[in-house]
Amino acid sequence: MNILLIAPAAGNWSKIARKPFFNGKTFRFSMLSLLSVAALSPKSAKVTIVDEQTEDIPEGPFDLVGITAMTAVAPRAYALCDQFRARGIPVVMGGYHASLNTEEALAHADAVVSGPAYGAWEQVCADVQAGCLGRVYQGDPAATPPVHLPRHLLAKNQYVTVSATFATLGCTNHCGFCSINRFHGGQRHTRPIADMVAELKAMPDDFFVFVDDNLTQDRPYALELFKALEGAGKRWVTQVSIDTADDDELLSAMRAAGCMGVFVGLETFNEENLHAQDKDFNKPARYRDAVARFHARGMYVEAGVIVGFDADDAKVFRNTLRMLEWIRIDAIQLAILTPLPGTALYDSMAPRIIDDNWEHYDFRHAVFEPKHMSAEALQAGADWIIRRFYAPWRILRRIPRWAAMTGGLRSFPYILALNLAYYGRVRRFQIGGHDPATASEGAEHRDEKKSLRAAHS
Ligand code: B12
Ligand code: SF4
Repeated sequence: MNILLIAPAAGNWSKIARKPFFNGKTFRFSMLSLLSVAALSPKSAKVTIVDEQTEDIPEGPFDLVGITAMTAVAPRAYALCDQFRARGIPVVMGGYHASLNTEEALAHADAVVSGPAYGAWEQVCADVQAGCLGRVYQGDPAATPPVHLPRHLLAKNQYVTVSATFATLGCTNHCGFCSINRFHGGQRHTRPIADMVAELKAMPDDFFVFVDDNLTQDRPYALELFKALEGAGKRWVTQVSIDTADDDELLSAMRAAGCMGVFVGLETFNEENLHAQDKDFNKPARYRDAVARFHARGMYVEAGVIVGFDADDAKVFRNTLRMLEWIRIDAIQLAILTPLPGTALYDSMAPRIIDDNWEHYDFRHAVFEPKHMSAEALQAGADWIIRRFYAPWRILRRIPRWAAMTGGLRSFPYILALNLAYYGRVRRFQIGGHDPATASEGAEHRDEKKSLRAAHS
């Protein structure tokens, strides 16, 4: 059986790896979706994995095609489905978008695997071989994921690390804008510690990424995991929620286990926005102290920041940039609020959506009418923050300050690489923008001058 697994890429990301500079390698760190599917395929099958960021899709022949898709690449995934179906090759979609929009995906794919691949993909392969492929296959969320993934199937030298993994799946919080809770049905599952140790031992790189959504949410499990990692000589980064910073024991255990940095969803500095998204556990007044506590353990902090919430007006961009500097954040992933289909946010925003092209649901486009500004202002302001935050002079200013704060150079290469990669993205995607508040103040100022001149003449 010849199986082709595709991670589609669209727009700026398509074939980006072929560029000599700013080729997105720092952001290519997890092909776990397709590696997991590959691991579940029949032992006798020949499996090919294609990441469209790095290579073209081969001609085949193939007996079965599997396609993964986040919402932003769903249109590209659908185009590929249509092409393979036209050639009479069965095509199956899985991943976030197809699981949360199954009917839509079924208009293009022969079948959809909803939820995890475990327990479903094995059946898909058997049914294809028997010539009786069904329409919807439900994965088993409680299944134990395979320990060894066929990482050798990934293209060489195209990933910052091929050693991404996860110890937990899901998150029990229910932030309104996030797909995780709905996808995992509000459940969180943990993998056996022995499996983690076995997997990490066999990994080809010493540096890896835990792609968990909230690695420390199950505190006893996290402590046990970190204990098991102590002395293994591994270095890793992950995602946690901000309250992790309040827990000295967890922080020390993370450091001892090799944690170099964390991605934390700060989202916004406005409590009203946090409340509206059911994320009250974030306390903006504590952000600065929390960042300092990570720094004190030699870990950098990259913040997830979102603009465009209902309490945001045109001043949010300047304020956000100022606050990010004040709390001494090391890097940001700045997003435009995006109502992803299947989330609570989507349900509440449906009447205000002005763009239903899924390709624009990449957190870089304003796809809805904001409450206190125009969609154009939201777009311009978001771009402006990214460009300003990653201006070379700001990066140069951050770095020595950062090294001093973390008491050494422990995580220095990581934070430098991250800042340069984001700077590269500004250049590659030509991110410009302007501050809408300054622009409107300027316009008001000009109007004032004009009317004064008119009054004097
Ligand atoms: C790593 C990652 C990335 C990497 C991708 C790296 C790469 N390809 O090398 C980067 C940083 C580039 C990225 C970018 C983005 N990401 Co992202 N990303 C993740 C993250 C953290 C991990 C993905 C992963 O490896 N999971 C582990 C695997 C094992 O789980 P899985 O993907 O769910 O796969 C399982 C099942 O879904 C299923 N499955 C999946 N695909 C398929 C295919 C078939 C055929 C089958 C049968 C089954 C199947 O089987 C797998 C095993 O059970 C997830 C969150 C998460 N924890 O999953 C977010 C996530 C997928 N990303 C998300 C988003 C929104 C984005 C961005 C739009 C915005 C952003 N944050 O920058 C961009 C999109 C860029 C673009 N235009 O393409 C959302 C997607 C929501 C949605 N509805 O689409 C998630 C869920 C985060 C979140 N909190 O909401 N991302
Ligand atoms: S945003 Fe983070 S904390 Fe909130 S539900 Fe999603 S993964 Fe959990």
